[in-house]
Amino acid sequence: MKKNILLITMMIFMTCAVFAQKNYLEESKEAKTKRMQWWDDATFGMFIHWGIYAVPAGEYNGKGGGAEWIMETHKIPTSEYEKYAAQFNPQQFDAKQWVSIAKNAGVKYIVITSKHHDGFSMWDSKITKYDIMDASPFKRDILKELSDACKSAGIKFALYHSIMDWHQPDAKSKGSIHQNTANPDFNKYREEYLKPQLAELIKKYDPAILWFDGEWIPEWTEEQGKDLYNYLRNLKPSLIINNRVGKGRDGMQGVKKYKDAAGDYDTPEQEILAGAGQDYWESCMTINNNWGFVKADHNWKSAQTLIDNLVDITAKGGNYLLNVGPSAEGLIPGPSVERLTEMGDWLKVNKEAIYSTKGGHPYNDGPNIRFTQSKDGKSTYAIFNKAENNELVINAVQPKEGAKIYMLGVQQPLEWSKKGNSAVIKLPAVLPCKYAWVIKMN
Ligand code: H79
Repeated sequence: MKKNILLITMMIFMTCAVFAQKNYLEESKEAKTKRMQWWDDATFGMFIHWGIYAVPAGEYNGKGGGAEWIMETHKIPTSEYEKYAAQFNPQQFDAKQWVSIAKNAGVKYIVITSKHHDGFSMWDSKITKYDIMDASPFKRDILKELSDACKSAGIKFALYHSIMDWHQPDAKSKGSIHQNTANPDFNKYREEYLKPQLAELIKKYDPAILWFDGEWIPEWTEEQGKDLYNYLRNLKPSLIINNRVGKGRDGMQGVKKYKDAAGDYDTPEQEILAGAGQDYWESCMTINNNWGFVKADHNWKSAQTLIDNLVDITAKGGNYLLNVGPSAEGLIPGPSVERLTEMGDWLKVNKEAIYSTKGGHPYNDGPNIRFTQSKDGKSTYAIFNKAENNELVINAVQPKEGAKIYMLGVQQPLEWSKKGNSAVIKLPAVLPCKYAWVIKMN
């Protein structure tokens, strides 16, 4: 009898161990620091918005407006919008070429849209026919091609996934323009569509990050966000998940509204935090005006602006996720490639001041100087984009008497002197790069 009880107890215990779901919301600070390490060191990522919205390319019935939001902007009925899937045939898509553009730019991770708000799945999903393999003539596993190319190039591969879905009947908000079913069952969408699709993505493509969006719909709750967070981390413990998995985001600035909000990092969109961030954070931004490809959008940011943004974000302790919107032919727009190349050229000289650094203390000295620090705190980098009379005057940080001061990309140490509370550094006659320069102080 005693033996039986022992046996039963053991069996219950073992069953529990097999089915136990770990609660990753209670992860220790040390464990999170370790998990976030590569992300924190990466600093610079590439966002890719690509889907069947690249076919209309920002124009519907002769009218401009909308990119990846075009279905909503022009109130396009589902049956009309679905026709773009049949026209999506990006013959010039070359994963290796995209990844080589990313590599040359100096990005360390890529986040590509597996599904945007329009609901079209960019991989061969087993639970829908509304995907690239079943509904489009381009019968290739683009996510696999990209994740393989990333692996070869030493770049982390990650996925953007929209919670909001304008195509899946059960996901539609009541009263929304896309509603075409009397009683949408959001829980059904969540349990039988969203979660199984994400499980597929993790299994097939092993993403390093899941980058959620479209969490603001009224059906989605913080509780569901926490549930999803735990579900995904149990599938892949090392996974990193942005804060849009839950409801913790406070407007476009994207920082946490409350402390225990689900998600590993904050996501300001189209803006940079005004000062040093308190938590892990990443600014996502476009190179022109739009995320998805828009043929009439020629409003490209200059290489100067992009490099200034990278420097500003790094000094404030964040990551920069810079977007490209490839065309329906499968090409990253030329003006994007040119600018990314300039960023890569700049980073080749100045990478030491960007990757694997901490934000500066202080992070700035006036509008034209930013500071970063090596992780061990032994080196401070002053990154500046403007100087007069061939000298740089620094007030906010004081190098020690007799310290050696260098410019990255220049061999000889620089002459410098103290004037009152300022350090005056003589700049070399020939500068090693364009746009911004780095002074290294030990
Ligand atoms: O994928 C790109 C865009 O399509 C998507 N996010 C980037 C990365 C995007 N969706 N919406 N927007 C951008 C702007 C939406 C703003 C709002 Fe809101 C949603 C206003 C009200 C609801 C942000 C979230 C501010 C409050 C909640």
